[in-house]
Amino acid sequence: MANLVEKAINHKLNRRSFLGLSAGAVAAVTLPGCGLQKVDADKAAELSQKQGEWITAACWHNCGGRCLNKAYVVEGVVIRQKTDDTHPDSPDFPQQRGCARGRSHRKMVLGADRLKYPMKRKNWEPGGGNKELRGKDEWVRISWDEALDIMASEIMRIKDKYGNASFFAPAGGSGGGMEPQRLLNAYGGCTERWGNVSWGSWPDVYSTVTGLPNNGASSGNDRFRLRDSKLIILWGANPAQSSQGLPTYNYLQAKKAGAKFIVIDPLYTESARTLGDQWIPVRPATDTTLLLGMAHYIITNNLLDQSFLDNCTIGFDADHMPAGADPKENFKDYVLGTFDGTPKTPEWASEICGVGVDIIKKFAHEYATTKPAAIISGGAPARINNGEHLPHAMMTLAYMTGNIGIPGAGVSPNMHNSATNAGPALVQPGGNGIPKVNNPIAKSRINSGEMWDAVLDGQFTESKGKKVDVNIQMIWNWFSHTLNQRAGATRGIEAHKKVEFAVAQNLFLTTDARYSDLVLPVTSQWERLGGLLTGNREILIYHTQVIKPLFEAKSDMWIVAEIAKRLGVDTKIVDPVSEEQQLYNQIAGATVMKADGSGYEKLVTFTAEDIQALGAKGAPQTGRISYQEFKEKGIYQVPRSRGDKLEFTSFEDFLADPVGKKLATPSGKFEIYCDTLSKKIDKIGFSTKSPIPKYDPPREGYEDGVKDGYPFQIVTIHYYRRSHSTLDNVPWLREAFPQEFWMNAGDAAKLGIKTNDIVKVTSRHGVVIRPAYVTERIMPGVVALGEGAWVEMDEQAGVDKAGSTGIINGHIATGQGHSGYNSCNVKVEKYDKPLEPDYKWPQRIIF
Ligand SMILES: Nc1nc2c(c(=O)[nH]1)N[C@H]1C(S)=C(S)[C@@H](COP(=O)(O)OP(=O)(O)OC[C@H]3O[C@@H](n4cnc5c(=O)[nH]c(N)nc54)[C@H](O)[C@@H]3O)O[C@H]1N2
Ligand SMILES: Nc1nc2c(c(=O)[nH]1)N[C@H]1C(S)=C(S)[C@@H](COP(=O)(O)OP(=O)(O)OC[C@H]3O[C@@H](n4cnc5c(=O)[nH]c(N)nc54)[C@H](O)[C@@H]3O)O[C@H]1N2
Ligand code: SF4
Ligand SMILES: [Mo]
Repeated sequence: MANLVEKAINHKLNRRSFLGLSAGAVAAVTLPGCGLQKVDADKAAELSQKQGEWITAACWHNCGGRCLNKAYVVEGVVIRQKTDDTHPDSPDFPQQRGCARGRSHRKMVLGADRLKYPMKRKNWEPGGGNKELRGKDEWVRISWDEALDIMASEIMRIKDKYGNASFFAPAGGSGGGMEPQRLLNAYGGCTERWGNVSWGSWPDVYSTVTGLPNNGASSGNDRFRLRDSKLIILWGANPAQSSQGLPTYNYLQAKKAGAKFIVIDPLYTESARTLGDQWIPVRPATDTTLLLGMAHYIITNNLLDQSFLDNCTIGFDADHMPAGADPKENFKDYVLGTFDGTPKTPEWASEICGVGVDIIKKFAHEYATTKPAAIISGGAPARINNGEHLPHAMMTLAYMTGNIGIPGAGVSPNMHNSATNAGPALVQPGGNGIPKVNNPIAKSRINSGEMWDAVLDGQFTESKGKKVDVNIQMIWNWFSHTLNQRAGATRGIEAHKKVEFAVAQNLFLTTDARYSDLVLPVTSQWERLGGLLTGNREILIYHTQVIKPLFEAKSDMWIVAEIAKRLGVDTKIVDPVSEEQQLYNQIAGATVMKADGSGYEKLVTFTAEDIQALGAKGAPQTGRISYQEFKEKGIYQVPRSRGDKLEFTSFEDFLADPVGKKLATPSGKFEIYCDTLSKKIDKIGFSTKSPIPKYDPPREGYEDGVKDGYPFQIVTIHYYRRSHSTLDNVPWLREAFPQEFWMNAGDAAKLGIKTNDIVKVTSRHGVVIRPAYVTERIMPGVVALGEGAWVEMDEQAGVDKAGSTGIINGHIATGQGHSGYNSCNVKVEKYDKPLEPDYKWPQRIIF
């Protein structure tokens, strides 16, 4: 290992001098064809005086925003970046400006640690060889031919010996293309991963309770209607960090228009600091008790909107239950404790959630007496084990007060790039024309919470009470960072060491790649032909190629097509549509909402010459803007103004006519008693849920921590420095946003911990070390760590030095199969060895 590190440092120096890159200097470069050109400081200075071209550069990650970013390219060299200046900025027609991550993109795309060549593990042999060496073996550079031959021969060998179900394709999460899975599907199928790793328990609850076929992401109000709100509750939502781009600016317009903001979060976040009129810290994974305590106050103080409940919901009280349901199982009697003897009073709630009784009462009163009020949640509070009660209780509170379906009101998880701008897309791309290849063994699918156990123990849950044997022998990692970004990474590393063949297809030596046998370098979007990116509902971005492919990197499609040839699979199935045609299909098929809101029309005008220049086939068409204008600007932004026909509030139609415009639920109403949901959860077989929202302490929640001697609850937040794990390797960003461990000042004092002391954090599942950030900005008993750091195991000490939350979080299958990262308990102690800041660590440069 020491040898490897030394080698990496030398290579880093070599490459730096080769490129003439000094800190802060301009960067690289391609020559026609391939490879790099030498750019020293003098050459860089010379180039920066020359005329170049601004090219729209993709910022393509699952970052929670979407902005316009451009790269200035002179003679093939990227000189600098900028963001949106296509029109003057104003609150009503804002620019789409990038964040620190987007503005550092060239440091990632042109990073010295890009994978340059295919590599195999030195001691690899067919069947794995010494598998224990995974993660610490040396890397050997190989040709593409050898890499592709190894891929094909191992795939054939494993299929022959174990069958198709032994291929595991765990992508998803941020996942873009599904190329490797197309190939495996065409070759007889593979075992897939399933389960929402992102939105917690929102998706199934939102869709089942409301009958809308979505996870609630685009529900609530658009940015203009938010200005109608009198009260906005950011419930476990931190847009300033996790919805970068416009959302915080849009919230500021609502604040200017008079909205009060209350923030419910164990952390005093940047959003609380920027927007909040009040901060209510709450223990993680206990929000349901706070909601129930509020419900108790609202019921007992006669603040209910009874006519809304009667007309628009089912299951609130014994008189409004669905046919066949036990009348005692109604929500009101549960809250009042009529049958179980436990009234869910603010006092009861306070004991569990840690919010003062008077604060709960005042908050409940304010919410119930303010209209319109909007509850806007992040995914975070629902990212807990057996977490289905939380969204259900949150929605029920809005129904009890009638705070939904009127401009400025609502309840939904409105985070990510639809935050502050709910509603159907106003501009959208066409399809790329690639047909799906079905998986012939689609039933072989393992939940994220069980996948590493399944690899290690050979079994997974197909449905309640039904375990199925599986013998995974190949893991193919691509376009997600599964080993790093799912819970249970310690088990994941063991699983990677167990199988006969592990491969990673990425831009960097990520955690997945490090524990693989074979690593295949892929091109970034800056090196590909171009494509469209969606973001908030008003924009469509058209990014184009910035540089030629670096070193020997190839596109995912090229890689699988080459493997297909060797496997005897028809490449037309795997790679059926040329890149040029895909791009054309998306642009020609792009549509934009008409100004009167009556439907969509074509966005782009194409002439026969445009189509020919693109290298595609198609007929000329007329749209709102010319192809040339779209390409030059790189963006189309729908013109908007207050009062236009494109404003949006969820459930307005239903509210106007609850009888005529029924919801698509069995009752046609919002279901406070939702049997469909309980049955669905029950059938999956991981946990159970009563038809009404109740408090069911989550596994590894507050109570389990107290019981089992883990005094702290950890929240794993989405962090400024990166988009999940993406961009975590950029030293600029590492330096600007240290991967620090948040701890309350009182708690830290008791343990003798000060800011920058190195602490050891131990959960039931793994151990990490990190520098402490001691602050009053987090409530006592709670600690926090940003998710996404790249696992960096100190094998001897048995600790992860990077502070990867995948190591801390448990591998637990739960609820609808979602991931419950915010229910987790830890112990904290001072660590006795120093730790260098991670921006000074050697980059993972092998060649
Ligand atoms: N910078 C950055 N932004 C991102 C991403 C990224 O990786 N980096 N990823 C994007 C993606 S894919 C997603 S899904 C979204 C996620 O977006 P969110 O889920 O909104 O983001 P989080 O940072 O996980 O959590 C938001 C807030 O919830 C709080 N919180 C955590 N647990 C609880 C709880 O139990 N109760 C309450 N009341 N609050 C709690 C946290 O302290 C945090 O301040 O972010 C997107 N945006
Ligand atoms: N503890 C904890 N864990 C979490 C969360 C949390 O809150 N707490 N949040 C979860 C959430 S919300 C999400 S959405 C997931 C995200 O989980 P993932 O999707 O697994 O994470 P990313 O870091 O986005 O991984 C994307 C990977 O694809 C690679 N990549 C980019 N472009 C290409 C390409 O063109 N081809 C190929 N082959 N590779 C490419 C990138 O380099 C990167 O390694 O993480 C989840 N993990
Ligand atoms: S918010 Fe996302 S799209 Fe916008 S600049 Fe940042 S990383 Fe790029
Ligand atoms: Mo996500």
